[in-house]
Amino acid sequence: GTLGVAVIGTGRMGADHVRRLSEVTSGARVSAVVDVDAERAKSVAAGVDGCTAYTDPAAAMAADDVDAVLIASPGPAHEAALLTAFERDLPVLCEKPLTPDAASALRILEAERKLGHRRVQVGFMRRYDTEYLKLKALLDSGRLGRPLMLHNRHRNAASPPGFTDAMLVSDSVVHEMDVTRWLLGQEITAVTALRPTPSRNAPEGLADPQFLVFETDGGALVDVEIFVNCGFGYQVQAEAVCERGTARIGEEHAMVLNEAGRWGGSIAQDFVERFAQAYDHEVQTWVDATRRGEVTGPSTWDGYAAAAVCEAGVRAQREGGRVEVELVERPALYR
Ligand code: NAD
Ligand code: ISE
Repeated sequence: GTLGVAVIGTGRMGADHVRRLSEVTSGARVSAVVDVDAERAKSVAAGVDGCTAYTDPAAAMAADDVDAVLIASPGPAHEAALLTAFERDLPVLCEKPLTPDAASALRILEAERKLGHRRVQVGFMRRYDTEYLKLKALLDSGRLGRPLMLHNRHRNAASPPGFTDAMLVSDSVVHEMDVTRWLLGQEITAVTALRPTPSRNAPEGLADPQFLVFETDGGALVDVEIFVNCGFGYQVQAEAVCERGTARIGEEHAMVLNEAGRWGGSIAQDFVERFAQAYDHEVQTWVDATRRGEVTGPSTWDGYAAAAVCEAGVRAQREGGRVEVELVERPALYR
Protein backbone atom coordinates (compact mmCIF):
# COMPACT_ATOMS: atom_id res chain seq x y z
CA GLY A 1 0.00 0.00 0.00
CA THR A 2 0.91 3.68 0.12
CA LEU A 3 3.79 4.43 2.47
CA GLY A 4 2.80 6.77 5.33
CA VAL A 5 5.77 9.03 6.06
CA ALA A 6 6.48 11.19 9.11
CA VAL A 7 8.69 14.15 8.18
CA ILE A 8 10.68 15.38 11.18
CA GLY A 9 11.77 19.01 10.88
CA THR A 10 9.79 21.25 8.56
CA GLY A 11 12.39 23.91 7.77
CA ARG A 12 13.98 24.52 4.40
CA MET A 13 14.65 20.88 3.49
CA GLY A 14 11.79 19.31 5.44
CA ALA A 15 9.14 21.53 3.84
CA ASP A 16 10.61 20.81 0.40
CA HIS A 17 10.52 17.05 1.11
CA VAL A 18 6.87 17.34 2.25
CA ARG A 19 6.02 19.01 -1.07
CA ARG A 20 8.04 16.38 -2.95
CA LEU A 21 6.43 13.39 -1.18
CA SER A 22 2.97 14.89 -1.72
CA GLU A 23 3.31 16.12 -5.30
CA VAL A 24 6.22 14.39 -7.02
CA THR A 25 6.93 10.99 -5.46
CA SER A 26 4.61 8.08 -6.20
CA GLY A 27 3.67 5.47 -3.60
CA ALA A 28 3.96 7.67 -0.51
CA ARG A 29 2.02 10.23 1.44
CA VAL A 30 2.92 12.51 4.34
CA SER A 31 0.81 11.36 7.28
CA ALA A 32 2.69 13.33 9.96
CA VAL A 33 4.98 16.32 10.28
CA VAL A 34 6.99 17.17 13.38
CA ASP A 35 8.65 20.38 14.41
CA VAL A 36 9.67 21.78 17.79
CA ASP A 37 8.12 24.95 16.40
CA ALA A 38 4.42 23.98 16.70
CA GLU A 39 3.19 26.79 14.47
CA ARG A 40 5.54 25.72 11.72
CA ALA A 41 4.42 22.10 11.90
CA LYS A 42 0.77 23.15 11.88
CA SER A 43 1.11 25.41 8.88
CA VAL A 44 2.94 22.72 6.86
CA ALA A 45 0.39 20.05 7.90
CA ALA A 46 -2.47 22.34 6.87
CA GLY A 47 -1.34 22.11 3.25
CA VAL A 48 -1.50 18.29 3.12
CA ASP A 49 -4.65 16.10 3.24
CA GLY A 50 -4.78 13.77 6.25
CA CYS A 51 -1.53 15.05 7.77
CA THR A 52 -1.22 15.48 11.54
CA ALA A 53 1.16 18.00 13.15
CA TYR A 54 3.30 16.97 16.14
CA THR A 55 6.00 18.60 18.26
CA ASP A 56 7.37 15.30 19.62
CA PRO A 57 9.04 12.91 17.13
CA ALA A 58 8.28 9.87 19.34
CA ALA A 59 4.54 10.63 19.31
CA ALA A 60 4.52 10.87 15.50
CA MET A 61 6.46 7.62 15.14
CA ALA A 62 3.92 5.86 17.40
CA ALA A 63 0.98 6.82 15.15
CA ASP A 64 -0.78 3.98 13.28
CA ASP A 65 -0.54 5.71 9.91
CA VAL A 66 3.25 6.18 10.09
CA ASP A 67 5.28 3.46 8.31
CA ALA A 68 8.55 5.32 7.68
CA VAL A 69 10.45 8.42 8.76
CA LEU A 70 12.22 11.20 6.91
CA ILE A 71 14.53 13.12 9.27
CA ALA A 72 15.14 16.73 8.22
CA SER A 73 15.81 18.35 11.58
CA PRO A 74 19.24 19.95 12.21
CA GLY A 75 22.17 17.50 12.47
CA PRO A 76 22.43 17.60 16.30
CA ALA A 77 18.80 16.34 16.56
CA HIS A 78 19.32 13.32 14.27
CA GLU A 79 20.68 10.88 16.88
CA ALA A 80 17.60 10.99 19.14
CA ALA A 81 15.22 10.66 16.18
CA LEU A 82 17.19 7.74 14.71
CA LEU A 83 17.24 5.84 18.02
CA THR A 84 13.47 6.32 18.40
CA ALA A 85 12.93 5.04 14.85
CA PHE A 86 15.08 1.98 15.65
CA GLU A 87 12.94 1.24 18.73
CA ARG A 88 9.96 0.96 16.38
CA ASP A 89 12.04 -0.68 13.62
CA LEU A 90 10.91 2.00 11.15
CA PRO A 91 12.76 2.63 7.86
CA VAL A 92 14.50 6.02 7.77
CA LEU A 93 15.72 8.49 5.21
CA CYS A 94 18.04 10.72 7.27
CA GLU A 95 19.27 14.00 5.83
CA LYS A 96 23.02 14.43 5.94
CA PRO A 97 24.97 14.58 8.15
CA LEU A 98 23.99 11.28 9.82
CA THR A 99 25.10 13.00 13.05
CA PRO A 100 27.53 15.88 13.57
CA ASP A 101 30.44 13.88 15.02
CA ALA A 102 32.06 10.44 14.87
CA ALA A 103 31.20 9.32 18.43
CA SER A 104 27.46 9.85 17.92
CA ALA A 105 27.62 8.29 14.43
CA LEU A 106 29.29 5.25 15.99
CA ARG A 107 26.44 4.97 18.51
CA ILE A 108 23.98 4.87 15.61
CA LEU A 109 26.10 2.26 13.82
CA GLU A 110 26.11 0.10 16.98
CA ALA A 111 22.36 0.51 17.48
CA GLU A 112 21.56 -0.52 13.90
CA ARG A 113 23.95 -3.45 14.15
CA LYS A 114 22.07 -4.62 17.27
CA LEU A 115 18.82 -4.32 15.33
CA GLY A 116 20.44 -6.83 12.99
CA HIS A 117 19.41 -5.21 9.69
CA ARG A 118 19.92 -1.95 7.85
CA ARG A 119 17.19 0.61 8.38
CA VAL A 120 18.82 3.88 7.25
CA GLN A 121 19.43 5.59 3.93
CA VAL A 122 21.57 8.72 4.48
CA GLY A 123 20.64 11.79 2.44
CA PHE A 124 23.83 12.07 0.38
CA MET A 125 21.78 13.14 -2.63
CA ARG A 126 24.69 13.76 -4.98
CA ARG A 127 24.74 9.99 -5.54
CA TYR A 128 21.37 10.47 -7.28
CA ASP A 129 22.38 13.47 -9.42
CA THR A 130 22.42 12.69 -13.16
CA GLU A 131 25.84 14.30 -13.70
CA TYR A 132 27.53 12.59 -10.75
CA LEU A 133 26.00 9.27 -11.87
CA LYS A 134 27.55 9.75 -15.33
CA LEU A 135 30.94 10.47 -13.80
CA LYS A 136 30.64 7.41 -11.54
CA ALA A 137 29.71 5.15 -14.50
CA LEU A 138 32.67 6.48 -16.51
CA LEU A 139 35.16 5.93 -13.67
CA ASP A 140 33.75 2.44 -13.01
CA SER A 141 34.06 1.52 -16.70
CA GLY A 142 37.84 1.87 -16.46
CA ARG A 143 37.95 3.73 -19.79
CA LEU A 144 40.11 6.53 -18.38
CA GLY A 145 42.30 4.24 -16.30
CA ARG A 146 42.86 4.79 -12.59
CA PRO A 147 41.67 8.10 -11.02
CA LEU A 148 44.69 10.00 -9.72
CA MET A 149 43.10 13.21 -8.46
CA LEU A 150 39.70 14.74 -7.92
CA HIS A 151 39.25 18.55 -7.92
CA ASN A 152 36.06 19.88 -6.31
CA ARG A 153 34.50 23.32 -6.08
CA HIS A 154 31.62 23.86 -3.68
CA ARG A 155 30.21 27.37 -3.65
CA ASN A 156 27.13 28.82 -1.97
CA ALA A 157 25.79 32.33 -2.57
CA ALA A 158 25.59 33.01 1.19
CA SER A 159 25.83 31.03 4.41
CA PRO A 160 22.92 30.91 6.87
CA PRO A 161 23.21 32.90 10.14
CA GLY A 162 25.34 31.18 12.78
CA PHE A 163 27.39 29.18 10.26
CA THR A 164 30.77 28.22 11.81
CA ASP A 165 34.15 26.93 10.58
CA ALA A 166 33.22 23.46 11.88
CA MET A 167 29.90 23.53 9.97
CA LEU A 168 31.79 24.46 6.85
CA VAL A 169 33.28 20.97 7.15
CA SER A 170 30.46 18.92 8.70
CA ASP A 171 27.52 20.53 6.84
CA SER A 172 29.11 21.45 3.50
CA VAL A 173 32.35 19.56 2.76
CA VAL A 174 30.72 16.38 4.13
CA HIS A 175 29.18 16.08 0.63
CA GLU A 176 32.64 15.94 -1.00
CA MET A 177 33.72 13.40 1.61
CA ASP A 178 30.88 11.13 0.56
CA VAL A 179 31.38 11.84 -3.14
CA THR A 180 35.07 10.94 -2.84
CA ARG A 181 34.38 7.65 -1.03
CA TRP A 182 31.59 6.74 -3.48
CA LEU A 183 33.22 7.81 -6.77
CA LEU A 184 36.57 6.24 -5.98
CA GLY A 185 35.39 3.33 -3.84
CA GLN A 186 38.18 4.23 -1.39
CA GLU A 187 38.36 5.41 2.21
CA ILE A 188 39.78 8.83 3.10
CA THR A 189 42.82 8.40 5.34
CA ALA A 190 43.95 11.98 6.08
CA VAL A 191 42.71 15.57 5.80
CA THR A 192 44.72 18.78 5.46
CA ALA A 193 43.00 22.15 5.94
CA LEU A 194 44.37 25.35 4.43
CA ARG A 195 42.90 28.81 4.09
CA PRO A 196 43.62 32.03 2.22
CA THR A 197 43.09 35.42 3.87
CA PRO A 198 39.31 35.42 4.33
CA SER A 199 37.08 37.25 1.89
CA ARG A 200 35.92 40.66 3.13
CA ASN A 201 32.42 39.33 2.55
CA ALA A 202 32.87 36.50 5.05
CA PRO A 203 30.57 36.93 8.08
CA GLU A 204 32.22 37.75 11.40
CA GLY A 205 33.81 34.62 12.89
CA LEU A 206 33.82 32.53 9.69
CA ALA A 207 37.01 31.97 7.69
CA ASP A 208 35.62 31.75 4.17
CA PRO A 209 36.76 30.37 1.73
CA GLN A 210 38.83 27.35 2.78
CA PHE A 211 40.75 24.64 0.94
CA LEU A 212 40.88 21.02 2.07
CA VAL A 213 42.94 18.12 0.78
CA PHE A 214 42.03 14.46 1.32
CA GLU A 215 44.34 11.48 0.90
CA THR A 216 42.77 8.08 0.18
CA ASP A 217 43.77 4.48 0.86
CA GLY A 218 43.99 3.98 -2.92
CA GLY A 219 46.64 6.68 -3.21
CA ALA A 220 44.41 9.37 -4.74
CA LEU A 221 44.57 13.07 -3.83
CA VAL A 222 41.37 15.12 -3.58
CA ASP A 223 41.06 18.88 -3.16
CA VAL A 224 37.98 20.87 -2.20
CA GLU A 225 37.45 24.61 -2.49
CA ILE A 226 34.65 25.48 -0.08
CA PHE A 227 33.36 29.03 -0.47
CA VAL A 228 29.99 29.62 1.15
CA ASN A 229 29.67 33.37 0.65
CA CYS A 230 30.76 33.68 -2.97
CA GLY A 231 27.78 35.93 -3.60
CA PHE A 232 27.05 34.96 -7.20
CA GLY A 233 25.25 31.65 -6.81
CA TYR A 234 25.33 27.96 -6.02
CA GLN A 235 27.97 25.92 -7.84
CA VAL A 236 29.11 22.35 -7.32
CA GLN A 237 31.74 21.11 -9.75
CA ALA A 238 34.02 18.10 -9.89
CA GLU A 239 36.85 17.01 -12.18
CA ALA A 240 38.43 13.58 -12.11
CA VAL A 241 41.98 13.40 -13.42
CA CYS A 242 42.78 9.86 -14.55
CA GLU A 243 45.63 8.03 -16.27
CA ARG A 244 44.14 8.40 -19.77
CA GLY A 245 41.96 11.50 -19.53
CA THR A 246 39.88 13.80 -17.37
CA ALA A 247 36.14 14.23 -16.83
CA ARG A 248 34.35 17.29 -15.48
CA ILE A 249 30.81 17.83 -14.26
CA GLY A 250 28.73 20.69 -12.90
CA GLU A 251 29.48 23.34 -15.49
CA GLU A 252 26.73 23.10 -18.06
CA HIS A 253 23.71 22.76 -15.95
CA ALA A 254 21.74 25.63 -17.41
CA MET A 255 21.07 26.75 -20.98
CA VAL A 256 23.74 28.71 -22.82
CA LEU A 257 22.41 31.95 -24.25
CA ASN A 258 23.81 33.99 -27.18
CA GLU A 259 22.49 37.54 -27.22
CA ALA A 260 23.63 41.01 -28.31
CA GLY A 261 27.31 40.15 -28.76
CA ARG A 262 27.64 38.15 -25.56
CA TRP A 263 27.23 34.55 -24.54
CA GLY A 264 26.39 33.19 -21.12
CA GLY A 265 23.79 31.63 -18.94
CA SER A 266 22.41 31.72 -15.44
CA ILE A 267 23.70 30.13 -12.26
CA ALA A 268 21.44 28.30 -9.79
CA GLN A 269 21.03 30.25 -6.57
CA ASP A 270 20.71 27.40 -4.10
CA PHE A 271 20.83 23.66 -3.57
CA VAL A 272 17.04 23.29 -3.85
CA GLU A 273 17.35 24.46 -7.45
CA ARG A 274 20.67 22.82 -8.39
CA PHE A 275 19.86 19.42 -6.94
CA ALA A 276 16.07 19.29 -7.51
CA GLN A 277 16.36 16.23 -9.77
CA ALA A 278 18.73 14.52 -7.33
CA TYR A 279 16.38 14.99 -4.35
CA ASP A 280 13.43 13.70 -6.42
CA HIS A 281 15.37 10.61 -7.50
CA GLU A 282 16.75 10.06 -3.97
CA VAL A 283 13.33 10.17 -2.30
CA GLN A 284 11.61 8.05 -4.98
CA THR A 285 14.37 5.43 -4.70
CA TRP A 286 13.92 5.37 -0.91
CA VAL A 287 10.13 5.00 -1.17
CA ASP A 288 10.39 2.23 -3.79
CA ALA A 289 13.00 0.28 -1.81
CA THR A 290 11.07 0.70 1.43
CA ARG A 291 7.87 -0.62 -0.16
CA ARG A 292 9.82 -3.67 -1.35
CA GLY A 293 11.14 -4.13 2.20
CA GLU A 294 14.68 -3.24 1.15
CA VAL A 295 17.26 -0.63 2.22
CA THR A 296 19.53 0.77 -0.49
CA GLY A 297 21.78 3.79 -1.03
CA PRO A 298 24.24 5.47 1.35
CA SER A 299 24.30 3.47 4.58
CA THR A 300 24.91 4.19 8.25
CA TRP A 301 28.48 3.05 7.56
CA ASP A 302 28.78 5.77 4.90
CA GLY A 303 27.34 8.29 7.36
CA TYR A 304 29.77 7.18 10.06
CA ALA A 305 32.80 7.18 7.73
CA ALA A 306 31.95 10.71 6.57
CA ALA A 307 31.56 11.81 10.22
CA ALA A 308 34.99 10.38 11.04
CA VAL A 309 36.51 12.32 8.12
CA CYS A 310 34.66 15.47 9.31
CA GLU A 311 36.19 15.04 12.74
CA ALA A 312 39.68 14.90 11.20
CA GLY A 313 38.77 17.93 9.04
CA VAL A 314 37.65 20.01 12.02
CA ARG A 315 40.83 19.09 13.92
CA ALA A 316 42.93 19.99 10.87
CA GLN A 317 41.20 23.40 10.75
CA ARG A 318 41.87 24.00 14.44
CA GLU A 319 45.40 22.65 14.71
CA GLY A 320 46.57 23.41 11.18
CA GLY A 321 48.24 20.85 8.98
CA ARG A 322 47.41 17.23 8.34
CA VAL A 323 45.25 14.97 10.51
CA GLU A 324 44.77 11.24 10.00
CA VAL A 325 41.28 9.72 9.94
CA GLU A 326 40.45 7.04 12.51
CA LEU A 327 37.88 4.45 11.43
CA VAL A 328 36.62 1.40 13.33
CA GLU A 329 36.56 -1.90 11.46
CA ARG A 330 33.66 -2.12 9.01
CA PRO A 331 30.97 -4.42 10.50
CA ALA A 332 29.75 -7.38 8.39
CA LEU A 333 26.30 -5.76 8.03
CA TYR A 334 27.85 -3.07 5.80
CA ARG A 335 30.22 -5.16 3.68
P1 NAD B 1 16.24 24.49 8.92
O1 NAD B 1 16.86 25.19 10.06
O2 NAD B 1 15.68 25.28 7.78
O3 NAD B 1 15.05 23.56 9.45
C1 NAD B 1 15.17 22.73 10.56
C2 NAD B 1 13.79 22.59 11.20
O4 NAD B 1 13.86 21.58 12.22
C3 NAD B 1 13.30 23.87 11.85
O5 NAD B 1 11.97 24.11 11.45
C4 NAD B 1 13.39 23.56 13.36
O6 NAD B 1 12.40 24.22 14.13
C5 NAD B 1 13.19 22.06 13.37
N1 NAD B 1 13.76 21.36 14.53
C6 NAD B 1 14.82 21.70 15.31
N2 NAD B 1 15.04 20.76 16.23
C7 NAD B 1 14.10 19.79 16.05
C8 NAD B 1 13.80 18.58 16.71
N3 NAD B 1 14.53 18.13 17.73
N4 NAD B 1 12.75 17.85 16.27
C9 NAD B 1 12.00 18.28 15.23
N5 NAD B 1 12.23 19.43 14.58
C10 NAD B 1 13.28 20.18 14.98
O7 NAD B 1 17.35 23.45 8.39
P2 NAD B 1 17.51 22.80 6.95
O8 NAD B 1 18.38 23.65 6.11
O9 NAD B 1 16.18 22.41 6.44
O10 NAD B 1 18.35 21.49 7.31
C11 NAD B 1 17.76 20.35 7.86
C12 NAD B 1 18.61 19.12 7.58
O11 NAD B 1 18.77 19.00 6.17
C13 NAD B 1 20.03 19.20 8.15
O12 NAD B 1 20.44 17.89 8.52
C14 NAD B 1 20.85 19.68 6.98
O13 NAD B 1 22.20 19.30 7.03
C15 NAD B 1 20.15 19.01 5.83
N6 NAD B 1 20.32 19.72 4.54
C16 NAD B 1 20.65 18.97 3.45
C17 NAD B 1 20.84 19.58 2.23
C18 NAD B 1 21.23 18.78 1.06
O14 NAD B 1 21.69 19.36 0.09
N7 NAD B 1 21.11 17.46 1.08
C19 NAD B 1 20.66 20.97 2.12
C20 NAD B 1 20.31 21.69 3.25
C21 NAD B 1 20.14 21.06 4.45
C1 ISE C 1 23.75 22.51 3.24
O1 ISE C 1 23.43 21.95 4.49
C2 ISE C 1 23.81 21.45 2.19
O2 ISE C 1 23.71 20.27 2.43
C3 ISE C 1 24.13 21.94 0.85
O3 ISE C 1 24.12 20.89 -0.10
C4 ISE C 1 25.49 22.60 0.90
O4 ISE C 1 25.82 23.13 -0.35
C5 ISE C 1 25.51 23.71 1.94
O5 ISE C 1 26.82 24.24 1.99
C6 ISE C 1 25.11 23.17 3.31
O6 ISE C 1 25.08 24.22 4.25
